[in-house]
Amino acid sequence: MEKTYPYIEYTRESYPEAEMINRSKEFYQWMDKRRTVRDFSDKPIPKEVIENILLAASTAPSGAHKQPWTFCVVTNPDLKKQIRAAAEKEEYDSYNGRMTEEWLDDLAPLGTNWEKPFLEVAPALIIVFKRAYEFVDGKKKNNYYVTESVGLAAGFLLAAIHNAGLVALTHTPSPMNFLCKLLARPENERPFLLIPVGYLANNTQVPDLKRKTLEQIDVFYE
Ligand code: IYR
Repeated sequence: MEKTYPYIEYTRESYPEAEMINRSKEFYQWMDKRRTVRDFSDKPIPKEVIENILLAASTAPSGAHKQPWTFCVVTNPDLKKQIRAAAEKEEYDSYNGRMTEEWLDDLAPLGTNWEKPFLEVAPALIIVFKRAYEFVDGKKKNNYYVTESVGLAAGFLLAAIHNAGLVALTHTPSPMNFLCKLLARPENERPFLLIPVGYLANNTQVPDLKRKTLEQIDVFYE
C-alpha cells in the first residue's frame, strides 16, 4: 500500500528587507483593526463569501493533516431562534450562579449579560465543531492535536471574516452541548465556538480596550 504523498514543488516569493518590514507592519495594523462586536446588521451576506471564508479557515495546519473541523452555518431564522433560546437558558444560569464572582467582575467592564439577541440578528452563525475522532469504514480513527488544530482554524476564520469587511463575535455559550442536538451532529463532533458573522450595525461602539505592548508579550533570546 502506498503510504507517502506524492511530493510537488513549492516556491514562495520573498521580499527585500525594507518591503518585508513594511508588509509586516501593514498586516499588523490591519489586523489591529479587527474588533469583537456584539451588534450586527441583519443584512444577509452572500453564501459564496461564507464559503470562501470557510475554505480560508480550512487552510490552517492540523495534526497529521486530519483537518479535524466541521463548520455549521446557520442562516435559517427558526433555527437561529432555537439556538438563541437554548443559549440564553444556559447563559442565564451561568450569570446567575454558575460563574464565580471574580469572573463576573472581570466581565463587568464589557457589559455582557445572559441576553444574546445577536444570535437571531446576525445573518449567519458559524458553529465550529471539533472532530474528536473519525469513523472510517466503520472503524474509529484518531485525530491529533484536535484543540490546537481547531483553534488555529478558528483564528484563520476570524482573519478571513475581517478581510471580507465583515465582523464577528467569538461566543462561547456554556455549556454548549445543546448545539449537538439542535444541529443533529454525529457523536464524534464537539462544539468549539459559536461565531455570529455579519455586517457591523450602524452606530456601534466597542470598548476602548488596549492591547498588550510588545514588551508585555515578547521575550527575545539573542
Ligand atoms: N459565555 C458568556 C460569558 C462570557 C465569558 C467570557 I471569558 C467573555 O470574554 C465574554 C462572555 C457570554 O457569552 O456572555
